[in-house]
Amino acid sequence: MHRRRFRNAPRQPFEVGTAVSIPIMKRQVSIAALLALLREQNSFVLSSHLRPDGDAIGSALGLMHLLEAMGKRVSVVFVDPIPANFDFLAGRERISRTFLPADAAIFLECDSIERSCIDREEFEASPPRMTINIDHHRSGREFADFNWIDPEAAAVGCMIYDLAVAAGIAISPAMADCLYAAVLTDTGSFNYPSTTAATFAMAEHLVRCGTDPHRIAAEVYFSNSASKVRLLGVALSNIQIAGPVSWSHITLEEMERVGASIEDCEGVANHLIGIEGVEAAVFLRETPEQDQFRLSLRSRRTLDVSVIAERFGGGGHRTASGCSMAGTLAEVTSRIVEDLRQACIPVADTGESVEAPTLPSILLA
Ligand SMILES: [Mn+2]
Repeated sequence: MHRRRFRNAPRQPFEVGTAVSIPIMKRQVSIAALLALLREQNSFVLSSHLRPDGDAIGSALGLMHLLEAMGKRVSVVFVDPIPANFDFLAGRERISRTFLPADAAIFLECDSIERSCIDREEFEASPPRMTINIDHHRSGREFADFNWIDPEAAAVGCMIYDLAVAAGIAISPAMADCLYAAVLTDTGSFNYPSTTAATFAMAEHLVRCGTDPHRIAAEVYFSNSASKVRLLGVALSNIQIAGPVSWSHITLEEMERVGASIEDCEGVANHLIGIEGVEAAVFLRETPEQDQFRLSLRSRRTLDVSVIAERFGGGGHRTASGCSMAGTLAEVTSRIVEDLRQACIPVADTGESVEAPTLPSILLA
């Protein structure tokens, strides 16, 4: 069955040339081993997850610039639209929606080939000789022939930076912009717990390589469409709070009313966790499929929402995860708020302030 190859079924290990000493069965590779692998291939196709964010786009374009500096042929495939606030990144115009044949396919911050939404037939018509997975999600899986998963990395963009340094490639201003945009967005502007001295050291180096933090911030954060800001207004007016849990939603009708797109919903969840005393938050977006919602979960450091997202077939990071859920708005809200409330109880026991909320009766009906 073709399908099995896309699932996690192990493929025949790729035969690596004897000149390079890479253990054939090793599925997690080191930077040095990965570099050796990259040097052996001539062409690459890069992709990331659907509904791409700053790290997906920045790390893919950053890696494109790096591989090109190494003399390789590179194409980048994103099936979903690229949010307009990343249009300024050099190489953005090179992004294709169709899969192009190459020696190696590299998936960045993406937990499966399926999640890249690359067309199965296009992929199988000219399969790459190897697949490589570069990820930093706690829920990252070793689905590829070669996997480099580092949950400690603040962004996949940071891993590409490490790769560039290890390769001894000079970081061009274009590459610096892409990697800076990746780390800026994935650390919540250097605010998330993943931010360390190394993150700032890398940012400092990228600025010395030619990126302009003010320009990047102006493009990424201060170039919102009016519809995105209006949508945020609606979402903020829908906020409910019970003890340490806050939640909000957007219906299709509300999205239509303000002329918002799915991409306009990006980042709304971050506002819900920015409320004093709130330990966990969820933003629910109605999808075009009937009774289906997309959930964005957020937490403070004390609570791991990736565990809850995984329960519903999703995943992500400790403080930012996502999943989909079926049911009416009331049903889905009730289920996820209850789960978050339960997850907050240990926090309440060890922390000083929070207590389990009483759910609004409408949700319990
Ligand atoms: Mn990321």
